[in-house]
Order: sequence, then C-alpha cells, then structure tokens
Amino acid sequence: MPEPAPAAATHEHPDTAEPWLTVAAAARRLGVAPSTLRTWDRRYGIGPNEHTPGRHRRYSAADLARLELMQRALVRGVAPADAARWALAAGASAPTPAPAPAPPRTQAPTRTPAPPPAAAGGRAGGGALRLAGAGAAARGLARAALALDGPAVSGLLAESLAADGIELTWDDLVRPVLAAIADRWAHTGAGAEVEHLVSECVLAVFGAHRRAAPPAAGARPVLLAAMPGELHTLPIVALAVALAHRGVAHRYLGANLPADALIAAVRRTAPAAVVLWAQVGDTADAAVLAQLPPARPLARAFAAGPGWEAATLPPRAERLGSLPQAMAAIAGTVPA
Ligand code: B12
Repeated sequence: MPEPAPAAATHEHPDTAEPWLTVAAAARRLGVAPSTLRTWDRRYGIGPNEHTPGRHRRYSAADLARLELMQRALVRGVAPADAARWALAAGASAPTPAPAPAPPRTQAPTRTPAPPPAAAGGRAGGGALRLAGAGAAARGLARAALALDGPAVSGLLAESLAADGIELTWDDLVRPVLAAIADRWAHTGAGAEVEHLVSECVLAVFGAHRRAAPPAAGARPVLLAAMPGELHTLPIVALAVALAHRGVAHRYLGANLPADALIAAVRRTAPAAVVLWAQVGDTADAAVLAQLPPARPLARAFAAGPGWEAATLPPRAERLGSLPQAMAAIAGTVPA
C-alpha cells in the first residue's frame, strides 16, 4: 500500500469558496491510501460529489464526513459494500458534517479504536509496537490489535482485502504487524495474547475471502500443508487466498499434517504441485519431501518458509521465499 503523497493539496471551490481536498490530502486526513479512496469511489460509488474540469477528484467536508462514516462501519466488521451503502444513506440525510449516527453492526458491539496516540503503533499493556516505515493502515491495525479489538482488526483486514487484494494486504499490512508483535514479545515477553488474536482474525477473514472466490477449475490441484509439528500456517493461508482469487484449484490441508496423511492426499488428488510450509528449522524434515509418491506427470514439490533455509532438499524440491515468488512459480506449473 503506498504512503499518501507528502504535500497537502487544498483548493477552494470556485463558487462557494469551500475548501476542497485532493485525493492524496483526503486520504491522509482519513489515514488510508489514496488507492483505497479511488477503489471505494469506483467500486462502491462513495467518492466526492465533484470533480475538477480535468476530472480530478475533489473532496469537500461533506464528502469526508461520509467517508468517515464508512470507516466507522468497516472497523465494526461491516462488509465494504454494506458500509458504503449505509454511509451514503446516512450522509444523504445529513449533508453537512453532522453528529454521526451509530453504524450498523454485523458482530457483537464493540468500541471504535481509540484515537491515534503519538507513538507509531499505539501503546497498551507494556509497550508500543515498532512499525517504522509502515503505512497508516498497518498502524491502524496495530492499534486495534493492541486494544484486543477483534472486530476492528477483522474489519480492517476485510477492508484491505477488498480494496487492495491479498498480496498488498499480506506484505504491507499483516507481515509488518506480526513482525512488530514478535519484536515486542522478544523484548518484553508480553503480547502473546495480541499475537493469538491477530492470527485468529487473519485466519477467519482470509478464510472467508478465500471461500468467496468463484470455484476454480483444474483437474490437478495444488496441495498446501504445514509440515508435521508445524503450527504456523498464516503464509500458506495467504497463498491459498491468492490462488483462489487467481482461479487456481487447490486443497489447503492446514497445520501439522502427518506425513502419512500427506502421502495419502497426494495419491488421491494427483496434484500438480505440493507446497509444504516450515516456519522453524525443527519441522523442516527433508525426508517428507523425498517420500512424496511419484505422480504422472510428476508433481512439483515446493519447500516454503524460513524453516527450510538450513535443510538439504531432495533434488526435485524447489524453495519458495515469498508470496509473489510462490505465485509466480505456481502459475508456471498450473495455468489458471
Ligand atoms: C503468528 C505466530 C505464531 C502463531 C501461528 C498462528 C498460525 N496459524 O500461523 C502461533 C501463536 C500458533 C505461534 C506459535 C508458536 N510460535 Co510463533 N510466531 C508467529 C509470528 C508472529 C508470525 C509467523 C508468520 O506467519 N510468519 C510469516 C511472516 C509474517 O513472517 P516474515 O518474517 O514477514 O516472512 C518471512 C518468510 O516467512 C517469507 N514469507 C512471508 N510470507 C510468505 C508467503 C509465502 C507463500 C512464502 C513461500 C514465503 C513467505 O518471507 C519472509 C522472509 O523470510 C512469528 C514471528 C514472525 N514475524 O515470523 C512467530 C515465530 C515464528 N514463533 C516462534 C515460536 C518460538 C513459536 C512457539 C514455539 C511459541 C511457544 N513457545 O509456544 C510456537 C510454536 C508452534 C509450533 N510448534 O509450530 C518464533 C520462532 C523462532 C525460531 N526461529 O525458532 C518466532 C520467530 C517468534 C520469535 N521471534 O521468537 N506462533
């Protein structure tokens, strides 16, 4: 997700002298990426009422108030399309920035995230999250996570998936926040509850997004599993979401898959590729890769994750080190 442009650009409406903001300035005011505002406008029809003669978007105070209503609904877990519909309806009945009505809820009531503190990621229960260089959206996610506000975390993840897609959501939003949570834990021993909450929200929201993709065709799926003993699964869940939205047939077999179950699944599905995740060295057992039964044509075998770094792989296995690299390698195996 790109950072908002640095220069604030305010103009005056030629007739009313009301201040008008460019998309970059409006995005900065709202703490989202400019691309998010453009997507909301294009996809959900919630944008500025006016454009300049050159067709540039120009946001008035009323436009911003409507977008703030949408954000409030999103952090409560409302789906983006419903949040936009509600904000447009609420904004139409209150054309000037008025006291905001309560957004609709799809989940148990929760408070909206606390206003941004000065520290990059917020502070709660023994230390801030260090998010140097991360975007506003990641800082917002960190604040919601530290507040243990699950609905807000889920709402922000869902909004990012809808606006920016899985690769940006994973690389620019989720990974920086997970790294900051792990860093805080390493320095203070605190925050396992935050790590668990974020992990569960990611699994739930990514899972729903994966299931929302149209069914994929393809006789030979890609099998995705975490190695025996391996409980870390988030990166292969992100990969499964990306495959689903690229129309690639796949089977996601989850955490800690026993080796004999993996072999049975390979026999039954004759996959085009098998991706085995090892987060830590202890679970990166190259013998499991070597035991994969031969299929015709041979399935490609991928050793994914940092756990495999020190392992000697069997000759047919290839390493995967990032989500984009995994997508490129698999696309070369299984055309969508
Ligand atoms: C979330 C998390 C958990 C969750 C996992 C939930 C889930 N369903 O996945 C839970 C709470 C279950 C958990 C448990 C444990 N965890 Co943990 N966990 C993490 C955390 C915060 C994120 C893991 C993750 O998803 N990483 C992936 C991304 C976010 O990491 P990244 O560095 O940005 O990405 C790198 C690669 O993974 C790759 N990459 C990124 N995305 C993708 C996508 C694809 C497709 C590919 C191919 C590559 C790729 O690119 C990067 C460069 O290498 C990490 C810290 C961290 N930042 O990794 C600790 C971490 C991995 N856990 C750790 C530990 C110690 C544990 C526990 C032993 C804790 C305990 N005492 O119980 C258990 C072990 C459980 C087990 N047997 O497997 C240590 C591992 C240390 C080590 N190297 O041995 C870490 C590093 C934390 C730390 N600093 O100590 N954990």
